[in-house]
Amino acid sequence: MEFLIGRLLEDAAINLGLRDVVEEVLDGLGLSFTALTEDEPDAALGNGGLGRLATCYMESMATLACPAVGYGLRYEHGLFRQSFDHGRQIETPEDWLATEAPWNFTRPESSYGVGFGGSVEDVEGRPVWRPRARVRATAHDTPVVGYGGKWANTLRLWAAMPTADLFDLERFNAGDIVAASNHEALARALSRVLYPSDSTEEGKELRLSQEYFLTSASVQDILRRYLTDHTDLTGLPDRVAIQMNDTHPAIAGPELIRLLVDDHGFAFDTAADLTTGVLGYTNHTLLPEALERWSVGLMQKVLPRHLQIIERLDSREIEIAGPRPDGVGLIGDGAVKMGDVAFVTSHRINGVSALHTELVQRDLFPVLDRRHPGRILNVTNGVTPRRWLKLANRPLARLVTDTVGEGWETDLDRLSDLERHLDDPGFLEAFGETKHLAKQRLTQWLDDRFDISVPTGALYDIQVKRQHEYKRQLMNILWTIARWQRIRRDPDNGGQGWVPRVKIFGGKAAASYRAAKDIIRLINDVAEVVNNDPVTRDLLRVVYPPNYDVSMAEKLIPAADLSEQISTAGMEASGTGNMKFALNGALTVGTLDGANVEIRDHVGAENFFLFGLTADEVVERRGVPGHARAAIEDSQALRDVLQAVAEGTFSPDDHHRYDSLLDNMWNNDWFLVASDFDSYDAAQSEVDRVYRDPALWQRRSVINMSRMGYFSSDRSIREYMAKIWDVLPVV
Ligand code: 26W
Repeated sequence: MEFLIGRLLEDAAINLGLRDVVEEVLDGLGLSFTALTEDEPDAALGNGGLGRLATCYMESMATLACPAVGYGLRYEHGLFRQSFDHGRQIETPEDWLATEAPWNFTRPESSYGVGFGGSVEDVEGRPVWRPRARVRATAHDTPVVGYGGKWANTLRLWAAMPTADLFDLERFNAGDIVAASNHEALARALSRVLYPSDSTEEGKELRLSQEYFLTSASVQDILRRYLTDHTDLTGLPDRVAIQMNDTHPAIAGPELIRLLVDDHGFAFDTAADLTTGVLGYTNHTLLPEALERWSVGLMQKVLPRHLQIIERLDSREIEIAGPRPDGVGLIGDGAVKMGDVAFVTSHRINGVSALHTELVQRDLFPVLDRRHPGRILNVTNGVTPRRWLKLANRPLARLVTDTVGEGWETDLDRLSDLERHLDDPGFLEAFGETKHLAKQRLTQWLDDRFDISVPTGALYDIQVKRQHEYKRQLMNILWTIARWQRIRRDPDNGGQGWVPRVKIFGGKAAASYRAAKDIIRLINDVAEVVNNDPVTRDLLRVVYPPNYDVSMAEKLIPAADLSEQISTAGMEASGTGNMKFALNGALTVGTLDGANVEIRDHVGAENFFLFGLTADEVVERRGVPGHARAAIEDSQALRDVLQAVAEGTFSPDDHHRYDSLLDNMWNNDWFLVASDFDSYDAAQSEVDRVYRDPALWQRRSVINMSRMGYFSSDRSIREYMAKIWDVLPVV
């Protein structure tokens, strides 16, 4: 359902090996390549990590010549545009289609009818679905160029169209105008807006309809393509793999079974076996509110035939794996559990980091894991070094090529050769210069775009990600207040001076997510006070550029000294920003969560600022009554911070602005901000200590970067190809 594709001009030019040529030619024409690249819309067709990962994977599959089609929706409006009004997040419609999308190729020959609602009739003992409304899916293709340009794949985004051939003239004439024209309204809604909430669902019927629209059009397209080269569908699993990006397309199992049974006359069990051979399911979250469930009533209304198939799948699972404990099944508490549906219709289920996969096995699917041993495996996420190093950080990319030679772009393990230059002053000098250049580029851009001015001679401490309480942006801003208070109390820090820091935040909060929006406002309120404080302004700056997107990430990440990966352990499935920052030489302050665990293993514990409770300790701590109050009372620093917030220091015009946030801190604190605060504070002191020794900091920075080879999305895709899809490259 989501592809955060970012801008494509420079990415395609780099992958074709033409970027510098293009820039040269444009120079000759008096045009600026950079200005041109900034002209392309950065389509926000995703909420965050899941959609960006899908795009990195598309580029890696093209680079590895793994033939693939990425299927998504061509939303008229992607994730809203974020702006700030007195520090508060304002959402306005995203309008990437305001200008003609240059990379969009319509494919009118690839279009399919998709039905909704209605009922299932029994015709001579066979179930026949009579949809109430039908819309047409039309294909819009975008090329995804592999590095080296030997292969390109297709991103196929579906748009919904009401078309005359689906117009129910008979009904219209019968006066049932609404029924006859409701497919117009339905079509308009289906590909109109991306769901903004990356944890809970609003408008369930539309969301389910969008998911079915995407899935049905895609599965029909896959079958059509298969049947142009084959006649026998029993070979489908040998030729086709469908990877479901979380449960959003999880209706694919029932849909493929429906097509095989209802349209191609297969027996149910054969259809189910073929489907399982084709499908794989990637889980990206354990957040209960993000685990999709659709009420039986809603399923009955929108997809009556699929509900029948799901019920049949449920009883088949018992036939296959034997009796099972009560309360475990595809339908529970009057709702269809899409994770379970995805599980039983897939031959492989994977988590996205080693820790996450353990938790998927232990907490999400304990029963199904026992009943189908060996079906769950891990494929740790990765990021493409083309966009996230070669494109985003050209000076550093050039230094890498000068130092380890060509080829690292498609063999990222070659970064490890950098370690041989750890004692080479020339290399270290050049390495430090690339960081300085990245900071200069960022500060120039912040000044040009947002009229924000920040000093370059400071530690750039960056946390950019979707706003969510489990990511603990709150802990970060509370610590920032503590730092501000300490500087005011002791401006030269007992004679040793303070390490100057620029704290940069970025990320959107779902419009309905009040607690996250309060935190955004607190960050901006603190920035207002801190940045204007003559005592501290040269030692501490807080910056929150609005509307974080792929293009902004490409400018922030190379400039970072410190990467904030501070989620409550057990809650971040993987993270991918953590990999992009380390790949660009930032050091990480983080918890043992998601891929942080594996990054720390690769870069070495001594090169990682670890703090906080582990996933198991988090579960235990939550069981301690009054844990939040106890932790606050134990921490003088945190008490002083919360006191300042409560007194309206950052909201002089409204002392009660943060009452709800404070109440939650003292009496709930589900995400254990208070319990981890002192440990985070100690880690931040260690950060200062190391930063005071530039040679030591730089050594760790080079080591972090040189050991990130494993986290290339090429490695992830090679694992999907070998362990799930059984696919070989075509060249
Ligand atoms: C709108 C409904 C919805 C619900 C959940 C949209 C998107 C989701 C995703 C599951 C949330 C998400 O983006 N998960 C992130 O996936 C990344 C890629 O695997 C991981 O690196 C992040 O840890 C995970 O939070």
